[in-house]
Amino acid sequence: MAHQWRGVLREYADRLDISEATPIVTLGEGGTPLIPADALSRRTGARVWVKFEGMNPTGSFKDRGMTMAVSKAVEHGAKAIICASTGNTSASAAAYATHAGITAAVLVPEGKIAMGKLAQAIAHGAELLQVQGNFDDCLDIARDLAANYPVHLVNSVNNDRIEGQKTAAFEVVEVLEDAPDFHFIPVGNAGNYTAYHRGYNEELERGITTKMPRMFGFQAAGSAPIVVGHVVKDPDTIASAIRIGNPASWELAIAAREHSNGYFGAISDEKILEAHRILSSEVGVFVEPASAISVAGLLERAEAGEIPKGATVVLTVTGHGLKDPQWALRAADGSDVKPTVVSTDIGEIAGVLGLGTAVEA
Ligand code: AN7
Repeated sequence: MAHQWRGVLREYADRLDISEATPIVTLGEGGTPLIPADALSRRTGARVWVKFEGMNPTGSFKDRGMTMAVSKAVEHGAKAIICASTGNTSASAAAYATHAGITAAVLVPEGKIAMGKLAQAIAHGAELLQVQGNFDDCLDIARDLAANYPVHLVNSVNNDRIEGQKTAAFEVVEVLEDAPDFHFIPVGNAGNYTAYHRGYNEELERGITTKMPRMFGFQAAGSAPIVVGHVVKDPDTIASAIRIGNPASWELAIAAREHSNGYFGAISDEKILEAHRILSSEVGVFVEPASAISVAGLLERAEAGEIPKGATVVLTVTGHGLKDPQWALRAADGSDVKPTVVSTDIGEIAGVLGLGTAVEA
């Protein structure tokens, strides 16, 4: 019989704080592919792999943390969960809450989240409120509501989220049979950066791996509080998922960087979009702009001579390209891509495709 992946709580039950009493709320998250990226290996001289988290049930890594957070919320009797979100957390919270038969309330910055994510939250029946403020305002409000009303907070300030998300590091180690030398990852609230560090650290402590990967995190240049060292009041980037000016896991992330001899860098929107095109057109992996920052970060660090030849490098790409597909339809020069229109004439189509003349059957 075919083996079906059972979701991260069941697959890693011995590594998470769950028990017989925990009702497992799962949509089959995790078990995502680790894809060798030959085009990126050729460009950098490293051995590059892409952890494609867009393959999760709602199309982002958030599902790993949400299965844990919602399962624990239900275990503790919660009837409603709440989160602030730049989009993906709201899509995931909405899906897992409805699967569990509870209510999800989601607060998103008005007009600032990708259409696909908005559609997901609405399709799954969330109470979605567009707040006239940015993500950081939404998170402040969600925290206040959870502190004062009977509603359970599922942002990554909830440790259950980080716990679920650490399982991605376990999967990487299983495939590579050791930790990589470097791990590149997008940073918004820095929850996922913290989660991978924790997962790798646990593997090291168990004696499964021989090293701690250097954790390299990247923020968009207009939204890079950890890089500049202070809260960014009006964060701005086309990578809407990581338009965050006051990261929730800031201190944990600094500690993880120090422990792993890691790095935080900032990348321009232009370089994010260039990396987005390289990943989709040369590797065959379609991601949303925030995810492409891992690729942009690698190219930048390799260019700077910071990545030794032959080093093993894993890039987490966090969300699926179909959530925010408009960027694929923009050419490198910023103009709109206009697909060629043809008649139904075979000869004309063969000509346009440059197939030459028909061969005799
Ligand atoms: C695709 O959905 O914060 O550094 O509210 O959607 O753990 O915050 C999303 C974050 C990277 C950053 N890539 O992860 C939200 C939200 C994608 C994301 C991040 C997010 P963290």
